[in-house]
Amino acid sequence: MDIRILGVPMDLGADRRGVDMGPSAIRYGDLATQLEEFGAACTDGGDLAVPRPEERDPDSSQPDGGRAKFHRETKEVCEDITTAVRSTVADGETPLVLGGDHSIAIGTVAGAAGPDESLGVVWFDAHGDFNTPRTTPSGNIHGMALAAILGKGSFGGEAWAHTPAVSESNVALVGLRDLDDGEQRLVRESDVTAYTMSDIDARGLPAVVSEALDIATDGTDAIHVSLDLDWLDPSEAPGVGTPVRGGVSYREAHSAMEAVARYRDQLRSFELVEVNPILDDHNRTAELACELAASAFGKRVL
Ligand code: 5AB
Ligand code: MN
Ligand code: MN
Ligand code: MN
Repeated sequence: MDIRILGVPMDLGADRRGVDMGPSAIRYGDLATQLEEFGAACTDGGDLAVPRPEERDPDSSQPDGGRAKFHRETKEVCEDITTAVRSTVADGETPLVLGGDHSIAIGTVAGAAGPDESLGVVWFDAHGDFNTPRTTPSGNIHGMALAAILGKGSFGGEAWAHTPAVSESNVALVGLRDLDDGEQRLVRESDVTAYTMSDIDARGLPAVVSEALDIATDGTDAIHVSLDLDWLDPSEAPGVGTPVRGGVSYREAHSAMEAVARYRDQLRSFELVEVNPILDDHNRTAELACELAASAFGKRVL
């Protein structure tokens, strides 16, 4: 498998400065070496340019009364991500996109979903990222990323470009434990399949993840996997901007990524987001992100 690393030092979609350093911290965690150790060929496509929030006006207000901070800048960066992901896929390589906050997924998924092909998505996250500019409590686009991908919400008077990029029936969220009231309603009304931590408690992680992968691969040509590191329990992944107690364990996270690896022929793209080195404990979360990517791309013990 040929992997191309693409860094997106984006923090316009989140309140806390620091996730923009995610790509450096993950590279410092020896991502490329870990992938090459089990025989994956890996090239580094460098980082995309992202404007600094201090140099811009967040101008969050929307014509319909909603709020989405830095929506213009975020759209520009996502457009560049889409272009980079498309050309990576066209070159026969698998994009491994390093965030940055989760708003980058809007660009990644648009790039991964070819114009005539269908894509499934598995979204590992403590959060639903299903707000719209009208339901958001924060105005932060990282909490609206999945809804935007599905064409929900109006940004500057229109749905996000290239959306809906995927069909709701091929989207599975795994590990939810923190939803705002408005997004809870939107998730319920949608056709996505959402697995909470309670589902994992009741059924066990392997059963839930294998069902999520079935949903994403059902009738699609390929899948995208989006891994928000706050999916894990903060005791394992302290370096994230919006930690929520009660997440999956170290071993459960590996088990989930090993399940992803069973579908690696269908794995179109993979994404690691929300690593915040400023809040981390000696780069532990970034190193864990590297390990989990290696598991997802097929690293085996035996
Ligand atoms: B993340 C919150 N729901 O919308 C919001 O980390 C948090 O990409 C969103 O999952 C967390 O601001 C976004 C309160
Ligand atoms: Mn997220
Ligand atoms: Mn999250
Ligand atoms: Mn976060």
